[in-house]
Amino acid sequence: MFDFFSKKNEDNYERSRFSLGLDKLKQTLSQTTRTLVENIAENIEEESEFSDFVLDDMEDLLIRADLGVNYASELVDKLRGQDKIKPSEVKNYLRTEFLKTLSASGDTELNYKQNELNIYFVSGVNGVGKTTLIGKLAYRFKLESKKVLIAAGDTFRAAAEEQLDIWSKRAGADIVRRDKADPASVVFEAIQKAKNENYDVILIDTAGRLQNKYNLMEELSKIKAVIDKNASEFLRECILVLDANTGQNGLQQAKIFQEAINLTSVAITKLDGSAKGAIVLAIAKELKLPVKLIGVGEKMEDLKDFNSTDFIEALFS
Ligand SMILES: Nc1nc2c(ncn2[C@@H]2O[C@H](COP(=O)(O)OP(=O)(O)O)[C@@H](O)[C@H]2O)c(=O)[nH]1
Ligand SMILES: [Mg+2]
Repeated sequence: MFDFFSKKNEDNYERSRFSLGLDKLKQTLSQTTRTLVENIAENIEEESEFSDFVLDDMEDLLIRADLGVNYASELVDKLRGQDKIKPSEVKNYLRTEFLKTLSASGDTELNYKQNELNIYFVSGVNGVGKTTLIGKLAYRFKLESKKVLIAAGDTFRAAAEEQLDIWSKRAGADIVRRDKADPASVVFEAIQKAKNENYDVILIDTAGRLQNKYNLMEELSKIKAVIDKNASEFLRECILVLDANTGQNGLQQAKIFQEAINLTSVAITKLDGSAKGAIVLAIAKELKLPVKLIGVGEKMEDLKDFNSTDFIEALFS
């Protein structure tokens, strides 16, 4: 009778604590649903067969929905010269294919090991929402009573450190910052402090200026080397932050970062109000990297766990 208080439900609560909920996710993705699903269904469903003409049309619509040229043509090619799947079933076909792609990209749960130090290295170009993501993550971990240290690795802009300071205070996390210092040395100091003082989490913020791509990648590789050398026994998650609105451009960025620092996951920010949520699928397909977090607003609590089944359900229901 008092099932509500059972252990099982407590576990479910823990798991769903940072999920957006299906209705809100639907609302967040509504513009993406419009371009990626409804628009295609409206144009294709009434056709009697997948003729070359219809398939060209479909490919064009998928590309315009920001799915990427390769992925779009692969989806269309599977329909060529077959008569099992009818145009009236196009929505179902896309649903199945999209879910397959997301499932193949790996586990979408953010890695975390209890009673150990967990290191989250956050990268991405300027303005995508790295510092905000760090603030939101700090807040989440603090809600779970974790001891959180932020390393201000964007020492290039003083304003970036100020912003991080504000976020850390808001979240109740500690911070290591050294104006104009070498970012790798800030990270080194943070790792030593975290080990000595038994922190659960380090969140590493980094610079993102792309004016000099080579320098930025050198700087990130150096930070990565410091982490790998000084904290190889701990969990290290390497997160790339992408702004949903950059669409296919985001995919190009991801390839550059992947080469330099071997990413383990992606966070897609500013999904709220974006029509380009197909980037989630393009990233999963092209880079085989799981999207683990989504940013759905500017507030502290607007960082949610990504869940493949919910994402597909929200797009297609
Ligand atoms: N709407 C919305 N805005 C966001 C989100 N994440 C970050 N922002 C905004 O994006 C801007 C740049 O964020 P910032 O964290 O400074 O980016 P950084 O340069 O990568 O560190 C700020 O105005 C944030 O409030 C999000 O998920 N949704
Ligand atoms: Mg920043």
